[in-house]
Amino acid sequence: MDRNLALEFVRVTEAAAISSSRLVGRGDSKEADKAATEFMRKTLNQVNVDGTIVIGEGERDEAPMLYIGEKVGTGNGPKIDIAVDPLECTDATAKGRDNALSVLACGPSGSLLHAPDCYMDKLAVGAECAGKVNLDWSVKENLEAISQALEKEVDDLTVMVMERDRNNDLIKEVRTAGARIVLILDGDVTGAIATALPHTGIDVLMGVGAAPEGVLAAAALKAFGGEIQGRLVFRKEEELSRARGMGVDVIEEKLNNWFPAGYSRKLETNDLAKGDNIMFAATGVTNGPTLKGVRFTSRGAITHSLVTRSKSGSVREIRTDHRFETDPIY
Ligand code: VTB
Repeated sequence: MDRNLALEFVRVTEAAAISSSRLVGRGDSKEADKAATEFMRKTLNQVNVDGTIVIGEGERDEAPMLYIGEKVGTGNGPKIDIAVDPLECTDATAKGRDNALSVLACGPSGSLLHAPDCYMDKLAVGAECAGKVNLDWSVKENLEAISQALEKEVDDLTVMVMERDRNNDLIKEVRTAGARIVLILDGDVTGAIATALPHTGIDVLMGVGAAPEGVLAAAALKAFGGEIQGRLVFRKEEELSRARGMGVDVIEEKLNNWFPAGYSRKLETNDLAKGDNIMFAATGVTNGPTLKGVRFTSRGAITHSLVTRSKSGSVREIRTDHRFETDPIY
């Protein structure tokens, strides 16, 4: 894959972010998602790749655009798999809350886990803690390992967790261990990336969020040298058999009351995003710990994006001043 593709993809997430950010705070998450999806598809189809959507807006019959299996790009170029979330955090956008992003990850065919639409228990850390944590350990053990790696007390660690009842036991365990917690209403892709950026103050992301977002986070963390471990967790038998159909090893055994149907074996970063040729692009829609949201100006808009390539380990932060008058896309 040509390294310039990464910069092509940031144009795609910028366009999706700008179009959906016009709907920030308007109370309509569906419209915001639709705007992002339309613009993402339009710009993606101008890129010289032979792309297939492997994580997208849903199955063909439930999503008119960017559905799983949809072919995107001009068709002239490398054969790649693409995972997208045109608007990660639709509700946050509708309510003008933090953490909304437009996101895209890609890699050679077969490199991205075709994660089913179910939940995933996640543990994400930055480079200093990579290889030193384990989802199979207790919360306390992981926090102690992180404390050692970062050379600071457990009490001084900050854990990001999604505020959901299903994460209540985890929250209790973190509190018992003594670490600090930042609860977020949405957006654990942003949360996972934040662990790799020391200025965010987030040391680790823990807890159950959506599975497709776990793959997107893995694609981003690769370039940083960070790590995410995840376990698919199933509410219904149907979710479990879907994962099994995708080649994931599953255990048909009740995990807890939230996930009575079972869980998968532990998945490592490389199971989620395989190999060393993964690219990731994200543009902020609303503000977050890693990226600023879109700001409109008298002549257009300013966006803030992140572009990474795992091959070189490059991480670019791109601030773009868009001028609508002269940019054909807008
Ligand atoms: C999770 C999380 C996402 O939505 O998918 C969440 O990973 C949905 O969880 O970052 P619930 O079903 O509990 O609402 C996000 O927060 C935004 O898409």
